[in-house]
Amino acid sequence: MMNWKIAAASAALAVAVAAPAHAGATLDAVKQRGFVQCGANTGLPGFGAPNDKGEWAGLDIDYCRALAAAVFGDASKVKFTPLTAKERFTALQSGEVDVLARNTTITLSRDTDLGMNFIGVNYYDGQGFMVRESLGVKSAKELGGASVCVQTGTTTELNLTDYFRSNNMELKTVVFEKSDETRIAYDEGRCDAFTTDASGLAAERSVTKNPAEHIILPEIISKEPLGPAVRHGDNEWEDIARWTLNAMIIAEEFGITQANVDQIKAESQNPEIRRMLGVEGEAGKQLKLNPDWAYQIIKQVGNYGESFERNVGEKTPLRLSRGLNQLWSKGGLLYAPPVR
Ligand SMILES: N[C@@H](CCC(=O)N[C@@H](CS)C(=O)NCC(=O)O)C(=O)O
Repeated sequence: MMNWKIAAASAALAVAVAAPAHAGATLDAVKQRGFVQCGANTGLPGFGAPNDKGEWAGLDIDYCRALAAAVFGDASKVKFTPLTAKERFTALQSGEVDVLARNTTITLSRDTDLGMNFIGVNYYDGQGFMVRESLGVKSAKELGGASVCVQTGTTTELNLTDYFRSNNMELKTVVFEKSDETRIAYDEGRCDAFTTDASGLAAERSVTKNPAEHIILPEIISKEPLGPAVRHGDNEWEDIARWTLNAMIIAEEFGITQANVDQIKAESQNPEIRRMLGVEGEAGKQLKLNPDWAYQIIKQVGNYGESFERNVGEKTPLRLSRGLNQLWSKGGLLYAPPVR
């Protein structure tokens, strides 16, 4: 706790010196530089990791590409800074990155002390546990006395302690700074269990030596609403970041995809679709962007559902179902306000 506070205080000082604070300064700086600098994961398959061609890929990565498409009309105008759990907040506060899109849970202290503005949720998650099937454990309640591998600087570490304490179970944490170290230690048998967000468990399991040896226990012990964040102090940039995610969700609601966006733009008589795609109204201007900002997001990156299926869905090694991340109209939690 103490370390976080010190880090937050020194980083807050850095903000005052280094980061553009007034509204619009980030957009100006991004435009002048010619690309968005996005804080990413060091390598979490499905969310943010270089693929086998060495290109960054993932749900969070797509969000950053969408932001670049909105600002520049070109989804390739983005660079990625790999950040560990511990490094990520300072990187955003100091102005090293314009946006943090790195499986980061929205919490009160991050929103306040750490000076972040979360722009929405791009993955509703919760923390779980993975064990070797051969351990014979069927429930997290049976983990009393177990050693658990966990990454520092995360909500995971804090929830783990809370969960064991509230269930009167003895806990031996084995703490690492990097996700690779954490997974490798678990994979080599240095801990009985591995804990992180359930999506992270699916991702990490997919890169263990033998994924079939591991099971994910049924308990979800926390709420982990993961979302991109910008820093305090620049409302215009925050608006752009927020409506980038909203546009991806709204596009899915309307069934607008990469493949049909041109046709829908040319033919749709739906007023909200026309406003969003820049055929009528001033949404782009209101965001200080080009009229086709949302068209470019959809054309170049796709809607939320397309990004989900491509990166983490049932046909990927993560095999995640939509669950809570389904649209509100289909029983999930994803809901974006209207373009009006
Ligand atoms: N959502 C949690 C956990 C996020 C997190 O950092 N998880 C780890 C384990 S899956 C991770 O992504 N590590 C990758 C890295 O450090 O680059 C948080 O915001 O604190």
